[in-house]
Amino acid sequence: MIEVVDKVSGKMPRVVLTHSSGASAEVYLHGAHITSWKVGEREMLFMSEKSHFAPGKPIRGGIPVIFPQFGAGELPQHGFARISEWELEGAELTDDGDVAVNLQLTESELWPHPFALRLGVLLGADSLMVRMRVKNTGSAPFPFQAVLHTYFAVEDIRETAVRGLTGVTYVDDTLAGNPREVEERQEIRFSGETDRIYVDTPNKLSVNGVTIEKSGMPDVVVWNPWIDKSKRMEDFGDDEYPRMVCVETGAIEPPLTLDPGGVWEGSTVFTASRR
Ligand code: TA6
Repeated sequence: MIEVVDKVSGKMPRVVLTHSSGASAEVYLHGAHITSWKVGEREMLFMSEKSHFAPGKPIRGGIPVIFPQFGAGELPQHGFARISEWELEGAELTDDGDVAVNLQLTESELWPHPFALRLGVLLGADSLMVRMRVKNTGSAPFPFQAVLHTYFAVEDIRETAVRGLTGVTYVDDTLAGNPREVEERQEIRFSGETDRIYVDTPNKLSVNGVTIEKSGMPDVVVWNPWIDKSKRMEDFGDDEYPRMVCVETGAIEPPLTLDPGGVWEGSTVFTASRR
């Protein structure tokens, strides 16, 4: 079922997707932001209890859509897509009973380049596929980065493992000079602030019981703010870091370039292990 819920008691408009299996997802038009993905009654994504839901501010948690800039730069932190109001392009039930919704963003006063950015969401019984599609609708090439900044809910960060990045080179953003290292561990575990961009990664990895399979998205970011950074984030609780980990998929390092009329697509499929 697809329900467009807008202007409910002053809340921001959102689309609620419900699968016949009982799975569900929730997507705000603000930022095309997925704030919930449930497999049955199990919430798979982390949302901060201190998140803003306000024009011009990013939502903290779920799956922020990062475009055209990752991190700091000329544009607002992590670009403008996550703080823009998107349009609902369409929604449908597919032949095999999955639920699909497409949202689109086609302009920003913050960026001189004409573009068409589409986010496609496909909800299955135990999977969620998210696809980004960028088209250069202008007459000049433009550089961009594109990331799904996914916040996974975990029971305890100290019991959490990310697998599938062994042997991959990463940029460590927690160390001065952002050195490049090679990941030697079979399992990435957490005992402090972790902020790493893994470059040119395998297309299949996992975090706890969730399998991540991606296409067109060469890079992966693994992030947990831990104690001190949590305290510096006003839209994130000081005690929330043990219940989340970001495993982000996208194109970051180096930025991509899209020629006039060119199209880039990247997608990630999250599949929850059956409990
Ligand atoms: O993806 C990791 C990261 O770039 C971290 O450095 C941290 O800044 C995080 O994103 C959250 O950024 P935000 O702008 O959403 O607070």
